[in-house]
Amino acid sequence: MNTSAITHGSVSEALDIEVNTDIISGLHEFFTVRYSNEPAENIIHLLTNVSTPSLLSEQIFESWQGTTKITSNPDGWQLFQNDQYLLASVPQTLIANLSMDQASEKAYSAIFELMQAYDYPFLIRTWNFFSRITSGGYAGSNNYQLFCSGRSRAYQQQSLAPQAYPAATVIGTQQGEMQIFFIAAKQAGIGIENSLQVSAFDYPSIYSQDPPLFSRALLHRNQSQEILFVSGTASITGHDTQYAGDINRQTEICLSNIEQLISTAVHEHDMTSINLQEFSQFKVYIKNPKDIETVRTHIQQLLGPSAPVYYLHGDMCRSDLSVEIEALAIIPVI
Ligand code: 3EB
Repeated sequence: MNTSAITHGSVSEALDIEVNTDIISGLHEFFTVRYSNEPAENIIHLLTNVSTPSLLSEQIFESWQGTTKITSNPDGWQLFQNDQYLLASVPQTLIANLSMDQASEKAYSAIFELMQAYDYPFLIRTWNFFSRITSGGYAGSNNYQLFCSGRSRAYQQQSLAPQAYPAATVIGTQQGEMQIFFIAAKQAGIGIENSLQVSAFDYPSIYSQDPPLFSRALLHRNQSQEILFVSGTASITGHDTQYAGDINRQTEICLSNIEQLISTAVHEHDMTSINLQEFSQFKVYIKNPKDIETVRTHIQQLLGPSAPVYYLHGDMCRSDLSVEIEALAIIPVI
């Protein structure tokens, strides 16, 4: 059995049964990310619970599967490893009671230390959630801008080999503590930028004092898969927000930005040709719950009615953005 692949799926409450079955047969281990504001009780292998609840009646669980066990280490990390990937969530205790920039600096420094200790030197995907994203803060910076400063300081201090920045999602929640989880890898990925957008790490300082350190997408290959992690993608061209207040036009720009990333990955980095319809998952974060039906109708027209799209309530890092879309493609390679 190939032990470097990961599979990813969205599962229902039936997860418990599936997990048990697979553990008994010894084939797979899971970790689960749950998207909900409800208390998380009796959920097996819950890596983390994120306070960006579903905007539809369905519950959203995301499961990552591999062939090795989930372990916990003395510092309180829940770890999921296989021959290629390390998935983990930053322990809450590590960052409790810190200011936003200190919390993100501490979280990212701890991530880099963990990656070194376990020998997965390449950070390829991060998810970051915290409340009051465009407010809070101090010294003229909001929480998102402070988050960027802390992340940037952690990068300046780390000693891992130079690498592409990870694909990333940063989304605001209505409640709850900061949540950061990530995937690191044994082998480097390829950072993909969007020629229609200024790279975030080159943004002018009007958006944040220290730049947002992420790649627009990251292409990662293992023995049996090509994986394209598409970062949270917004209605931005150049570095300017487009169509403030127009949710349909914003949704279109998000998807055309994602198409541009696919095109770059295929034409410049030799990725297997793929279209949006073949993606494994989209997560659509919507700032205002009243926009759900408008966005859903529009996305269904653009991607088809059966596309694996999940609609979540989440806030964006600029107050003129109303929607943001992240995406994941996992392509088996023969
Ligand atoms: C943007 O394009 C929208 O700071 O890591 C999207 C994804 C955004 C990740 C980050 C920010 C980040 O600038 C915001």
